[in-house]
Amino acid sequence: MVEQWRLRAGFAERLSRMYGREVPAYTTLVDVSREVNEDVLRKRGADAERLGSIGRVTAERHGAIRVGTPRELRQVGRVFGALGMHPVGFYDLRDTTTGALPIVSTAFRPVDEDELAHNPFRVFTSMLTVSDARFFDDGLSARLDTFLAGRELFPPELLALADRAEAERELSGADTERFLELAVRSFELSAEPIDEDWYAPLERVSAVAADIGGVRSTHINHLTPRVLDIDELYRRMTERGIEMIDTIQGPPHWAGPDVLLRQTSFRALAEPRALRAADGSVRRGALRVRFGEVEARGIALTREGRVLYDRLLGLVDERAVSRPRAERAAVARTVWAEHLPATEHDLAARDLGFFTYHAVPDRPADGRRPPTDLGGLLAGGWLRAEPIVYEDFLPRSAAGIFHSNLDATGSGESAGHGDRESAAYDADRLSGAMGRDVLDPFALYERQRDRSLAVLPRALRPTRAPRPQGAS
Ligand code: OOG
Ligand code: NI
Repeated sequence: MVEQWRLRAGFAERLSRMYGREVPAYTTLVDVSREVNEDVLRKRGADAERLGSIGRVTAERHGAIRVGTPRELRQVGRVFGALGMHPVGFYDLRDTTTGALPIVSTAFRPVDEDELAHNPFRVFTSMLTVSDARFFDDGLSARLDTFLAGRELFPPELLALADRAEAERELSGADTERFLELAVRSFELSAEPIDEDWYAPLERVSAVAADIGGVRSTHINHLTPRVLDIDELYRRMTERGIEMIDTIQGPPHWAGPDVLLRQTSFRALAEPRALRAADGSVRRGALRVRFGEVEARGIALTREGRVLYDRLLGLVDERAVSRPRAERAAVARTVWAEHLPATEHDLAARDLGFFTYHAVPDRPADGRRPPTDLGGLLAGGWLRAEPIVYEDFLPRSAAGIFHSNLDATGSGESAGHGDRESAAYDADRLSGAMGRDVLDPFALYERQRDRSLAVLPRALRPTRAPRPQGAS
C-alpha cells in the first residue's frame, strides 16, 4: 500500500516531469535552483538548513491552478484531499489594492509538521467570481455559468479513487498508478481548439477570466521550486538569457532575518494553440498561459508581525513613488532596517515571528532562577528558538505574479449592470462553497508554537510574549 505522503510526493514529481517536458524553461529553472542551493549549502553549512532540510527544499514545489465554479473547487478539494492537502488561507484578489482580478483563492497544502517535512507540496488554487457584477455583466455571467456547468475537469474514476485515498489515507500500488496518471492528465494543457468567439470577449474583460472560463479544461499554470538565495538565482537566470520579470516580490534582500516569502518569475511563453473561428475553420495561434516562478521562504510572522509587514509595504510605496523604479529595492531595505528587528532573537522577543521554543539542556546552572519573560529566557540561554517556516502565500505578491503573466489586463470591470451584489466572499463562504473548512494559517503556526511551549518545564514557560493562543 502507498501512504498519503508518498502519493503526494509521487504526484508532485510526475507533475514536475510533465511540466518540464512541456515548458523547457522550467527545467532550466529547476537546474539553476539546484545549483544555487548546492552552493549555498557549501558556503553556509548547517545554517543553510535552518528553514528546512536540503532534502525537503530540493523536492519542494508549489503549483497554481484556476477553476470556474464552487462545484469544480469541491472536486479539486477531493483530488488534493487524497494527497493529504487541505485548504489554508483565503486570498481575495478582487481587492483593488492587490490588483482587481475576478478571483478568490486558497492554497491546498499539508498542515502537520511531519507531513510538511515528508513533502510540502502545495497548490495555489483560484476560483473565478462569476457572479461579481464589478467584472461580469448579466449576459456574460449567465453565459459563463452555462459554459462552466457543461464541462468536466476531472473524470469520475479519478474522483472515486481520490475519495478512497482520502478516506483510507493510502491506495494500493495499482490504484496509485491509475490515480496519478489521471490526476496529472487533468492538469495538462489541452490540445482542443479554442473557440475564438468565446475566448476573445472574455479576454477583453479579464485575461484570467478567459484562461479559466474560455476553455473546457484546467491546467497547471506554473510550478515553483524553492531556492535558498533568490537574488543569486535571479542573476544566473538572467545570465542564461531567460527574461525574468523586473522584480522580486515580497520582502527586500536585507541584512536581517528572512521572513515570509520572496518570489520572482519568468514571463509566460507564447505556446502554439489551435484556435477555431466562428466559421468553424481552425488556425494555429499562440497563447501565453504557462510560466515559471521561483520562491525563497522565510520565517512565518505572527498576526502582529504581518500587520507590520503590510504597513511597511505601504511605507515603501509612499517613499518610492517619487523615485525611479530601480531604486525601489533600496528604499525597501531602508524602510525594513528602520522598522523590523535585525535579529531572530528580537523577532521572537517582540512576538513578531513564529518560533518553537526548546529548553537548552546545559542552561546556566549557577542556581539563579530563570527569568519569566521570553526575551530574558532567550538572552540568558535558557531557551533556544527555532524558526517556523512560512508555508503560505502573500496576496499582493500573488496579484503581482498574475499581472506579470497575463497577456492583457482587460477592462477589469463591466459597466456594473444588473442588481447583483459584488458577491461578498470570505473564508467562511469559500468553506461553505467547497464543503471543506478553509483553515486559518495563523492558527496553524500558533498551534505549532504552543505545542513546543506546552512541553517546556514549567519554570521555563514565558509568562509574557508570546501570548498564549486566544489571549490577544
Ligand atoms: C497564481 C498566482 C499566485 C503565487 O505564488 O503567489 C501564485 C496564478 O497565477 O494562478 O502562485
Ligand atoms: Ni506561484
